[in-house]
Amino acid sequence: MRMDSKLILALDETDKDKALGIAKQVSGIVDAVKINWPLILAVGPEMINELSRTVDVICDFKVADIPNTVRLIVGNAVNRGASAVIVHAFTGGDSLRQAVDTAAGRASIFAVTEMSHPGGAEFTAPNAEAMAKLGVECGVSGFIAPATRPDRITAIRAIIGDKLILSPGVGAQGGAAAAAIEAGADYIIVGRAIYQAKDPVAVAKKFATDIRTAL
Ligand code: O7M
Repeated sequence: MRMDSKLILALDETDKDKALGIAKQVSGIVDAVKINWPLILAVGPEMINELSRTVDVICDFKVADIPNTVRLIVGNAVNRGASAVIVHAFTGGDSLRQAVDTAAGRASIFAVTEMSHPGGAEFTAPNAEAMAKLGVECGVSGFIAPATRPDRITAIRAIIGDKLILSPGVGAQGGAAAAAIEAGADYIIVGRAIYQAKDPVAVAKKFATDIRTAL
């Protein structure tokens, strides 16, 4: 995955033409496009194949299952062209290791630690450090940590060394890109603030500038 602007577009737009249009417009600015169930369910899994022809695609399926099911999901996503797949860490070491083994160097596996929404403080926050430690032991490439609570990015960074941190919660959820970068994030994930903007290119460029000046 490119590490240039350090900006990742969360493409949760469910209209196929709009989604493809925005991805095309910002593909030179963002380092990757993250897609999630809204787009897959509305348009279909061939969006992975289509988008991955021109940009790195992160499949944010937040996979949370037994190892055999993890293997089937991660394998299908990677075969369609995904550069990375996001999994939940609370499923435990066997499921996490299965995700890493299935991706087998063809794609990165990122594990969720603490989630960015207020509810993320209920169950994910108290277990985030343990999940980060487990993820390191299982060989994941990096972690998801909340831009809405930059101090928690710093706490995760202290556990994971130089593994990657991708941080959502900037823009619509109230977090700031600069604060997340200063706290230790490697990439910033932005969705609605870009894909719902009148001028997605201008907004993406502004986030890229915010990130660059915070480095
Ligand atoms: O910028 P938004 O709020 O419109 O979108 C944020 C995206 O990041 C959206 O696709 C969420 O599903 C995702 N996300 C969070 O917002 N919070 C989290 O804790 C985790 C994720 C995520 O990407 O997990 C992998």
